[in-house]
Amino acid sequence: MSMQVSELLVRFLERLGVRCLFGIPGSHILPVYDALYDSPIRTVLAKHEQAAAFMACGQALHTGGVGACITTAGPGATNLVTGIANAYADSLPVIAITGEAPTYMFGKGGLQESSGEGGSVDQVALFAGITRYHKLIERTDYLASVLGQAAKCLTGDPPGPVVLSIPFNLQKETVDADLLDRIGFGRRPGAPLVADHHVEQTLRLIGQSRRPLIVAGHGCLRAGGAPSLQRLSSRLNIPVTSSLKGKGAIDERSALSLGSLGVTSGGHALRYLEREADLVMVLGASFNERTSYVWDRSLLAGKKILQVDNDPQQLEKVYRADLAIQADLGAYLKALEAAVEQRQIAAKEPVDIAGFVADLQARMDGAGETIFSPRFDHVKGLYRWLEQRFPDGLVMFDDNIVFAQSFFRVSARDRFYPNTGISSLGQAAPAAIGARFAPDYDAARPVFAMIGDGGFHMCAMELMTAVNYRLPLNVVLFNNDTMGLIRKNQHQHYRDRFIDCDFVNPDYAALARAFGIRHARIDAGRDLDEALGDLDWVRGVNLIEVRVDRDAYPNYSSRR
Ligand SMILES: Cc1ncc(C[n+]2csc(CCOP(=O)(O)OP(=O)(O)O)c2C)c(N)n1
Ligand SMILES: [Mg+2]
Repeated sequence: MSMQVSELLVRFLERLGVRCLFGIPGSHILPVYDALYDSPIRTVLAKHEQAAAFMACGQALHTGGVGACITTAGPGATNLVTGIANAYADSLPVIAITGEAPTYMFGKGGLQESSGEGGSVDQVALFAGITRYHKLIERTDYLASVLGQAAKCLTGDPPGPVVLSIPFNLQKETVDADLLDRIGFGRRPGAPLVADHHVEQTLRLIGQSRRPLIVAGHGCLRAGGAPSLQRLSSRLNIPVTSSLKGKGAIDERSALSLGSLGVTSGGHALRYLEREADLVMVLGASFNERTSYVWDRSLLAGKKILQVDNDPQQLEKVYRADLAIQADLGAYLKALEAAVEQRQIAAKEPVDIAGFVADLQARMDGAGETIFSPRFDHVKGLYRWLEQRFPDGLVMFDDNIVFAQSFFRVSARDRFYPNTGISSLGQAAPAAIGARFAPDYDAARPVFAMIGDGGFHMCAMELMTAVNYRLPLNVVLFNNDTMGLIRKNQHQHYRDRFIDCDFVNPDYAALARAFGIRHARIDAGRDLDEALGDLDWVRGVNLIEVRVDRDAYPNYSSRR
């Protein structure tokens, strides 16, 4: 049986498990859209292709499956770049399908042509550095191997983004429908066995240590290792801190959690690490600029270091380890847990983390070392209010980072997705929309996008995408009339010579009215039950505006 390439592509996406396709059509991709008309894949019309890519990222992050987006040729494809780069930096399985001018026009100045011929935009070069695999498909005879490679990259370990660009005329050619049967769509192979000697060596290091500390990264979450980690921590009395992306690897409201480690965090974990820990167990964390306090050499000096990661590139990337193990974190933690039980390994002396944090906080307050002055109390209050209001869990995408890292204690039922990747402003709202579109999203859990006013301006129209599809969404907008982080840096390092940070905001209550969504406003001192009490968090689209003082700067420095 033969089939049009456009239809085969849609079948390919279906077999990859794609459930939603975010994008904007154009004439160069209409054959694929036409084939989607009869597909169970849900298409979602975004307002901008960058946002469509962020939506695909959000869905991939939240579901662990393949996220997908679709655009036309030329500007549709070039608009994808930041979103695809984000997927690349965050190792997300995201596929983008783009149209292209017909091959018979190549080199002759076709409308929106980006074949690279005749001086046209070279799409292959454009995507080369930000995809795991990109192909401008010019013929059908190798289609099976192209799609096979695409599937492999999307489901590889680590996975990564794929862009397939298909010229208009090729979409209408016919191929053998059996072609898809030649492609392996298998998910990642099962977690590899963990070597006994790695477990032995780990137990020896723990045995020799008086005060071990676990630094948990996203690797623990991604490998499904969080439940084992939580049990190991309490079984052995080992406190846990996390990287920003690892927040939630153990319940941050539990007794052994030190919150997160890193430049923009409250500093409790840092002080514990410096003063108390003699063994640092780095599990699935890469120790990037933030987590390592700008690669502070003294941070781990004199301590034993154990590092475990599934990605060998992360091992000893920044610090030398006494023991470096390449392993799937889920399998490693399970094996360690079993060995601890089997051998009846003794727990460490109990540690009073709450007492340590309270003492430290009092001293930091006294010395003026606290990151947040009381001018941020209402922001902290909002996060605490959300913790209490949603004990069964919420899903939070976060552009702002600084507030949530210190104020939000992620529980085992929450999902927290900070703006890592390439740290692009304007991703949280579209990513939250993408996650909320997942067909098996738990409708009882509200989804949040936390975002500054500068970031909001970059993606504001996507709120209408939520409205358009009656998709529930809560956007928390920190309104300080400025690019606060830039203003802070110009204050700290450029003698208050403020340039291009301040701006005029729209009237957000009026904007919400125009969008047909609810608006609530939180000023310092405002009662939160009164301000937020009657919002429908799981069915409505809400814009929650939080006023923040423009001249109140969080007290940390990224040194530039
Ligand atoms: C796409 C993009 N452009 C520029 C930046 C650089 N940048 C980082 S933070 C920031 C200011 C953010 O302002 P806002 O969203 O209002 O948050 P605030 O710091 O005020 O809370 C800028 C411009 C970026 N991260 N991403
Ligand atoms: Mg701002």
